[in-house]
Amino acid sequence: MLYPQSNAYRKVYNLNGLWKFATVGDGYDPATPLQNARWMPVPASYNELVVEKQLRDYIGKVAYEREFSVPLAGEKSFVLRVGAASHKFEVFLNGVKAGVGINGYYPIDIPLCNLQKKNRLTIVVDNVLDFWTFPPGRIEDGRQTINFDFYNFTGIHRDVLLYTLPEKPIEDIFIKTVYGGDYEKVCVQVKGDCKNVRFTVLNRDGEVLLETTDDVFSLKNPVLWEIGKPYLYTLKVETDGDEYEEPFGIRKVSFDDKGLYVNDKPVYLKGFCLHDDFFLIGKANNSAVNIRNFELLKWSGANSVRTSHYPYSEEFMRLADEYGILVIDEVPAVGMNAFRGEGNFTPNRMNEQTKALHKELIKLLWERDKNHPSMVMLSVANEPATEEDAARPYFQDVINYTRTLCDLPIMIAEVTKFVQESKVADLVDFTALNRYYGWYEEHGNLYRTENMLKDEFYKWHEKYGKPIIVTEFGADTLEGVHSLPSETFSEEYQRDFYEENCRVFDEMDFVVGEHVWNLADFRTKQGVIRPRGNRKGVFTRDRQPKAAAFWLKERWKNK
Ligand code: GCB
Repeated sequence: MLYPQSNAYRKVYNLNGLWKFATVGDGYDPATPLQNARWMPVPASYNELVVEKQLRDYIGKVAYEREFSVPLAGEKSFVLRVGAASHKFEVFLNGVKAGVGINGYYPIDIPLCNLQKKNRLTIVVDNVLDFWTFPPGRIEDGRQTINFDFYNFTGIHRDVLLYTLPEKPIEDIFIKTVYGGDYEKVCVQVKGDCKNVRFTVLNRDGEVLLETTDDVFSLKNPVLWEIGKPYLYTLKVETDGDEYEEPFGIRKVSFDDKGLYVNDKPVYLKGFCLHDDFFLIGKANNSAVNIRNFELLKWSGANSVRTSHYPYSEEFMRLADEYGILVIDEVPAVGMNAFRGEGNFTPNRMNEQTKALHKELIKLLWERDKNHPSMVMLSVANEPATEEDAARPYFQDVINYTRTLCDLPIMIAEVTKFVQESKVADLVDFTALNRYYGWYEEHGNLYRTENMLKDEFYKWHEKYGKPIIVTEFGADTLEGVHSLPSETFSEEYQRDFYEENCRVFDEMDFVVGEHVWNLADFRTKQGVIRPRGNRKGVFTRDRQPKAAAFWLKERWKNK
């Protein structure tokens, strides 16, 4: 999937800004302009903007509407790109349905026919979650129940762009690089009814390195894309009647039972899980927040992130390429465990229909992110009930399918304990464990952490023989709260928690990564263990450091 781009053949119009907004019932007909509307920004969640509780917590459909005019003369076709709107949405042009979005974290392209001199665009967003959405949820007694630990933000969360395409457009470009010593083989697949396809490779300074019509070519002595030292080339594809420029990096990702390698060098993953979350804008993509996040990653010496628990924006992926940060890309399969004991993977709950959408979302993620050198691993779920027998055929199918798309390593972040027996652990390439010893278990007792970690981790490793990544560990911490000796919720306890956990990881050479939960505090639904959200951030929600941030920075400098 290509990101909209302006050039001699294509034009992009930005439709962000203030839109009309109203809650609407099922009987709403977009043929009539929105009544009783108020203004709402796009992109943004509306939940932290409004002052009415009812609207903040509203479950159902809302409509966004705006008018636009663009020059029509000579244009062949128009496409609407909705970057993301949570969770499902329908798009109407001048009251007529033009397309649907099936998930809240994915971009969609909708061809717009019959543009008029003046147009009314309506996007109806539905935030209801059920067993067949990702993430799953359920409606009980008329109320939405969610089984994930982040606020169910609603709105149009990423850019809305209108762009033009020429008559025979380049539909997609897949750049596969195969690094072998002092040369680089680049294979390019171009999708579309294209004639006379030409390729130009430019270096970072825009100098032409190579021009060819071959879709497989070599670059001599390439500069590799390395962690923290990223080098990006640009591939310009030209056809009779279209052109597109796509950045790419040259790097090799491999793995074995010892760990992950980038350009044949072993990598210890050090970094964070994140959330799309910030004051007022909720889950909206925001360039300022993105830059601050990447500056903090760089400052702390992190080399990697997991996009917990859903794909982040295209801009985020682009920045990961630019900063040289590795990404474990995760699909929004979070919360598939609400019925532990009763069964989650059952015909009336997460079933064949769920699985088909799960596979589709993996495919769409790969199609979107395949050219990003930063993408090094796929996480196909977070904490599903893998102890259920029925989880095995479900994930066997999901993982087999994923392997037909790409050769990157695959993981599932497991909350299932060793003794509960994951039924999928042998199917994945890394054992990925979310563990909170010293927090949810043995709260405040860090002297038990070593035993609990070692007892479990050795067993996983002995049985499955896969390298272990600790994909989550953390402790809620209120900034400014201090205690000596350390006590939970204080900045000192968070630092001690990381010190003790990391000390134990260092004693197990099969532990090949640690991802802190979480980069920053984030909003959740209200709850007795959530004082204004999840406070496990090493940074506050406004991205200022707690004491543990300085400790991690020191550790990662030498790791
Ligand atoms: C987890 C979840 C994450 C939560 C975290 C916590 O295991 O994967 O979504 O936010 O624990 O803080 O409880």
